[in-house]
Amino acid sequence: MILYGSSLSPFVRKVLAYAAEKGIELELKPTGSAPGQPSEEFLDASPLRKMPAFRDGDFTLADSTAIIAYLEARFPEPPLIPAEPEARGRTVWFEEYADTVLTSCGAKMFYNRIVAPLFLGKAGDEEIARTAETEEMPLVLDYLETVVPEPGGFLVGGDLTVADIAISSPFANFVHLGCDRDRARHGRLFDYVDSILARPSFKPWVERETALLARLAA
Ligand SMILES: N[C@@H](CCC(=O)N[C@@H](CS)C(=O)NCC(=O)O)C(=O)O
Repeated sequence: MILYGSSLSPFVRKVLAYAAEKGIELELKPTGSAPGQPSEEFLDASPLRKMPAFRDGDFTLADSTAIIAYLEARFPEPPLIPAEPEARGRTVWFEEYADTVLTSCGAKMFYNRIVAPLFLGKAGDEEIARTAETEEMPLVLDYLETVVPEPGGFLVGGDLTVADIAISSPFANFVHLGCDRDRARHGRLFDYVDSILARPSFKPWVERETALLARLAA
């Protein structure tokens, strides 16, 4: 099975970490030969030209949430989307919070401070990034600070779920950005996220990304 994209995308990293937790083997393939030059096979799988896209033989799919839903149905064990109604609802809620609220705010920083200068060779808009970091992001994190578990715990029930993977993935981008951490305001959240990003399903991806960004910035 092929996953098209780069692990620098929080959506791609979410699927890669999910697959690693499940023991599912995915081949990660770039979306094309260079930014703005998508391959035919990627376009065939991604109608909106966004990453990640996915291929399993003749079957193609786009969108990280759709890809995970497919994989969860195809490989049910161990379950990472709970069956119990409240737990399932909460899991989808956290994935949605990550994919919309958290990621759209983070993208304003990541695009303008990393993607534009390092991948597209143009200056980002620092004002947009600064407003996202100092005015929008603290409020987005305030809610998460109220719901994260005790150290060693998980967001939904007693086991790891897609909720933990989805919420933690964008924080790897904040690590790359070197965002300040207000530990007085969000200390519990950062402890929780660090414990999830330290898992073997995330850690090697984040290390590879750090090395790539260091090479590009040199
Ligand atoms: N809802 C989609 C979002 C995918 C998405 O926005 N991917 C970004 C990268 S983080 C992308 O491909 N952007 C390129 C573009 O918008 O052209 C998912 O969950 O997969």
